[in-house]
Order: sequence, then structure tokens, then C-alpha cells
Amino acid sequence: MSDREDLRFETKAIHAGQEPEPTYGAVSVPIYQTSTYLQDAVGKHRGYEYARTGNPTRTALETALAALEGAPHALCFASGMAAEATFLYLLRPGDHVVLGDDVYGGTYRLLSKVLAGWNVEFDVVDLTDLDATRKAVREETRVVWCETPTNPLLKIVDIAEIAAIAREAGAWCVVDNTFASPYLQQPIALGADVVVHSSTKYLGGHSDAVGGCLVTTDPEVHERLLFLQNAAGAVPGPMDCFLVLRGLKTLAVRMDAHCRNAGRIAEFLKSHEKVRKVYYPGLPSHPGHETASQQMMGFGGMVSFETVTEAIALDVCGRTKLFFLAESLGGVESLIEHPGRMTHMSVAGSPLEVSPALVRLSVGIEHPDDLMEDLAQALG
Ligand code: P1T
Repeated sequence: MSDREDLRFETKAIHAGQEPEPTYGAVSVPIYQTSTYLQDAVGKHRGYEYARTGNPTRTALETALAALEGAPHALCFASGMAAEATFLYLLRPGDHVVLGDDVYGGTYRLLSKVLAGWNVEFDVVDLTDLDATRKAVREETRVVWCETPTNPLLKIVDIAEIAAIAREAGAWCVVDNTFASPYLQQPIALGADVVVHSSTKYLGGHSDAVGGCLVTTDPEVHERLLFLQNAAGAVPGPMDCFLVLRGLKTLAVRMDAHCRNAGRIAEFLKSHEKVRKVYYPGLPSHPGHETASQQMMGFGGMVSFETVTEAIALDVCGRTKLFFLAESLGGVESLIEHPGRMTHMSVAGSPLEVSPALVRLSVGIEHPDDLMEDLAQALG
């Protein structure tokens, strides 16, 4: 039943890979807290040998994630960065990456500080500019790496267009789907080859687990990543897999609430005198609004805004009470942060540097009136 492809998203989120456990009938997938498995004879095991190589809780999560992204394969990792790093192990010296110009600071750091040492080159490009993207792709390009909506400026990249450019160049189109989640956006159906997630965020949804995943369509790429998952070993523990799996069950209802609340807050901020600019793809004035309306089922729970001065931005971050001042996003509780000094500090001085007056909100699922009152008092 769990692998039925005709089931709708909400049903798959609860059933895909999540059969009742056969011994006692537990309806919740158990946390297989073990590092190794009994073998009945040398080389004769019951499906699992060693927990870096495989764990049934992890298998359940991988099956569920593949089903939700509409792909045949998914592999889980210890964090979003572990997933990204494992994917990038596929590259060789001399290979080239086209990287979106507004991505998570850690992704930029991985390419600029780690991969650069392996002689993997990259160019930072505004992927909303398709001509610029076509020009940036060259013979050695193996990957076009795109985030959409982007972190932290919520730019919208047209996945189908970027996937077509990558395909023509013989490169993989990788989409970081962390901000949208598979409920709002299905990159594989739009032509992406690989989807990456920080499952620390909306997939887990409760700010209590760290994880990442890679979703793929090509069986050969999957085989190579499966080998690397074990060989490099950046695997998640069973408890974190359980927590993300539990989070998936409510992803649809949570995302609906995140979208609703974020839309209200974006409207509220738009008319505030201390706010110079609001970044939210749900606003008709957002340059990516039309593309977002087509490729997303909702506009997501992230809102960024630029205040009139840096001092106001720092002040607001310190004055909210319901919005916790913290890095990360995608949990049920609202968070506020200052990208320039927090999540995107590692891009200072690079083409990805963000305005010091920028504030980023991860809008939770509290009552929207409480959230707006909190922001109103913090903005003063
Ligand atoms: O934190 P980790 O699980 O390793 O995921 C990295 C990552 C990858 N991709 C995107 C789009 C992300 O936003 C992140 C992590 N981001 C934050 C911690 C943040 O506050 O933006």
C-alpha cells in the first residue's frame, strides 16, 4: 500500500515507506537504535549489516521522501550540508559549477572554501537572468545549482528553464527545495535532475532535528550517491530520521498555515514606515510572482525585509518576543534573524553579500494576529 503512486500528497506523507511494523504492529515506524545487525551465518543477513550502510528508520524516511518529491530515489544525510557535500564528491578537478547568486551562505562556503581546493571552479550567476545563465555555462560545467525561493532574498528561479539550459549543456540541474518543500514545489516534475533539502527545516518542521537529503531520478547517479553515502559516511542517526518522518506527516497542513501567516505578515510589513522593501513572492509586486504562481502551490513561509537603517534591523531582531532570534527556519515557531551577521556572514565581501539592513523571518504557525502585534511592537 505504501508505494502506491496514485495516492495524493497528504496520504503519501503518512503512508509512503511507513507500513506497520511486522512483529508487534506498531503503526509508527520504530527508531532502530542499533549500530549493527545479527548475521545468521557469514554473509547471510536479514537486509541490514551495519548502520552506516543502512537502517530501517532511515529506509522508511528515504522511501517517503522519494514518494513526496515524485522521484524513484532518495538518500538521507546527517545535515543539509552533508547532503550537498556528498553530492559534490561526484565532481572532478577541472569541473565547473554555475551557482545561483543568492543561496544559503553555507553552500557558497562549501564551493568557495572546500571545493576550490580540489580545483572545482564555479561562477555566481543571477539565475533569474536566463541569458546570463546560458552564457555562464561552458564545456566543463557539470552542475547548475539553484535555490528557489532563494535564501535570504526569496528570488524565484524558473526551474523548467534552468533545467532545460542545464540539460542542453550536459550538466545536472540541482534544485535546493528547502524553502518550498515538496508540498509547494516539485522540481523533478519540472525537469530537475537532483533535489537537495535541509530536512532540518520544513520537512522536520519542529526545530528538533538536523538532516539532509538528495533526491534523484537517474539510477546511475543514485548508485554513485548510495556508494558515497556509505563510503563517506555522513549519515543521520535513527532518532533524527524518526523525527523528520514524523514531521512529514503534517507537512501539508503546516505549509498551508505557514503560507497563510507569511502572506498576512508580508502585507503588514509593506505598509510600515520603517520598512523600505519587503521580499515575499506572494506579493504581486515581487518580480518572480508570476513564475512562483505557476511553479509553486503557495508562496511559502519565509519573508525578508529591508529596514530604513541597519540600526533598525538590529533593533527589531533584538526586540521581538514571539519571533525567537535564532538561525534556521521552517519550524512551527517563528524565528527572526539578521542574515548579514548570522546565516550569511560567510558571504561577506562576496557577490552574495546581503544588505546590513536586511531582516529575515521564518513565519511560524502561531496565530497571525499575535505575530503581527509582536512585529509592530518591535518595529516601534
Ligand atoms: O543546516 P543544514 O541542515 O546543514 O542545511 C544547510 C542548508 C541548505 N540549504 C538551505 C536553503 C538552507 O537554508 C540551509 C541551512 N540554512 C540555515 C541554517 C539558515 O538559517 O538559513
